[in-house]
Amino acid sequence: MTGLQNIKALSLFLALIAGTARADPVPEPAAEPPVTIENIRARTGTDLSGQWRYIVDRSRLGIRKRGMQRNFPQDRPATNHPLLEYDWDTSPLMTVPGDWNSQIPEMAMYEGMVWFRRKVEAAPQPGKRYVLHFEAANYDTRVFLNGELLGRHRGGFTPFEFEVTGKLQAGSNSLVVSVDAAHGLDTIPAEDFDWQNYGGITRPVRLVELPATFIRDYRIGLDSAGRIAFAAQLDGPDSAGAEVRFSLPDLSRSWSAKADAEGRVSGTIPLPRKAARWSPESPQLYRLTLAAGADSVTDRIGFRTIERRGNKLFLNGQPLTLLGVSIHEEAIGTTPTRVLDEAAARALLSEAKALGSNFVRLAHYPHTETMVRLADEMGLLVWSEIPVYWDIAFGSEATYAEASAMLRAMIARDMNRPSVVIWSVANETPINDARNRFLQRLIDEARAADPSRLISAAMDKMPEAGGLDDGNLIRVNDPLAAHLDVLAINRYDGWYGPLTPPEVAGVRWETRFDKPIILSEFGAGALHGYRADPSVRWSEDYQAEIYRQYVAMTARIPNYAGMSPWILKDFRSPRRFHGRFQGYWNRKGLIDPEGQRKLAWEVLRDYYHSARGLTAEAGE
Ligand code: GCB
Repeated sequence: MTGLQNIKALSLFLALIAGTARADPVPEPAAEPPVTIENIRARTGTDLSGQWRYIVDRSRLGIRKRGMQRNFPQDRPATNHPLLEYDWDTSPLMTVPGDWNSQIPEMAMYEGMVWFRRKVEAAPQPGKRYVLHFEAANYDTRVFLNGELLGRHRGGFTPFEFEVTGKLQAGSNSLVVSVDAAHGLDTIPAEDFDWQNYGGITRPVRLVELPATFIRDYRIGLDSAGRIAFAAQLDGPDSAGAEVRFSLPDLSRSWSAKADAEGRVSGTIPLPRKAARWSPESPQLYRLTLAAGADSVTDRIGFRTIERRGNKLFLNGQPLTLLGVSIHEEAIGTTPTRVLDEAAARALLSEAKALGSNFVRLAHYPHTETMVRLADEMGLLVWSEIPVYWDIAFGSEATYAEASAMLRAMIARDMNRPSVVIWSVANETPINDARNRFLQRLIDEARAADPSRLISAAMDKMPEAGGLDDGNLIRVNDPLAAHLDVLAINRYDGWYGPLTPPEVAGVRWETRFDKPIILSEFGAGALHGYRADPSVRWSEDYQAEIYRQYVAMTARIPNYAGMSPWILKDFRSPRRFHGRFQGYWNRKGLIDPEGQRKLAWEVLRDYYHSARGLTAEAGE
């Protein structure tokens, strides 16, 4: 041993006996490709929803190699160590998909690591492939099958999957998942954000069975010339040269294409004459079937175009004003959950429809696919966003890679949803060089991944404007605006700023950009049932007055193209401390946690109904 080696060995020994050495972490494989198999819900498989065992691991012992008695990934510890301090079979149960905050009272504000285990019975067939698919887990997830680490995924709202062909055993398998909900400087969002950090396996998990060669990805929609553009990607040994058959049975139309050497097909065909365009007024969907070799998959798609021409928006060539509302992924109810089943998602979107909305801003992260598919069905245009929120580590390449993976996963998942018209790359980020570069790269990536939709980001800080002291002038001059299609502005005049509600409508706007502007947020907190003079904060009357003022202000906004006020429902937020009015709820909802409507709801309903020419009942 050299002197240096001696010193190293000695210090390691000292550190070990002092208990301070970080044991080797479990080796981490490269991140999984962010883009998952298209329309996985339509595939044959086993739903792994139900009761899973769990262990709360506050000190993250389970990801340290040392201390085999705490080697959670193993179904049964591989040692007879006398100090075995875990036993999966007697650990408590939690429902998956689910968040721990709403299920386990003492974990209401827990933000750390939890381990989950579920036994999975399987009978793998030769010649078939198997994929474990997670629709989402928040935030840092490691997945182990029969003690082996399959991989890791970071990000709370995007899907990920691992192929387990050859790893899945006949009979019982042990699936162990660790989920760490902690946020820090390197996560997206970082530490400070205004919503409940629901931890856990928050969306469904499935074990999917596929033929050896299968349709991994497909995209279909209208191109700018009004033709059907299609593309598909096969995966497996028989991909090259395979025939891919497309069919739209409701339109009596089918066609096929031969895959190239990489298993890809693409092309265009005319849109059948009898096909109707998808729109909020008439959300027409058509069945689609794709088949190749032994594989086939079905979907429901719609045909529409979305464009910006100068400072105006057009849907199917018709002028469009986006009249909607912002929504968090949180169910209506006194103890809300992150998990939205179809009924819970429908309840939220039905409230948006009742307002007369044609649009929803799904804030501040990609919502469950259930929401987006329902928006397709119910006729609501969708803004979908990644959680690049407030200040994050804009200078870090690793953080950029994580944001980029979220963006690509979001776009890939919902590529075939006609409701989605806007991809948003951020919300209320501080203007500086690192942020400008970071967001410009994301915008370029989003455009390259999907040239058929509009790109936006919600902005709030307005440099050079002199703020509202400058004669109540809002100048839309964030340099990011040069790169976006839709300029989305969040304003809280009359709530956070110096103005009183009656002054709000008089605010003036100015911009040098010839682009559509939407008010992506405005609002005020109100406790349902608290009635007072409109000058009294936290009253329904104050909130209603703010809504009246903003509706009047729209006449002064250049290139006004719509709004999505903040927010449909009061939502959980640990940074809302006011004892009387908040109690850890953000009270800017138009409805309260149980769904009771506040006065401002009616103000917005009247505006949307008259702007869209709806009768009172039409939106209900
Ligand atoms: C904002 C944020 C939103 C907050 C809201 C508020 O500007 O975009 O996430 O919840 O303000 O209530 O302050």
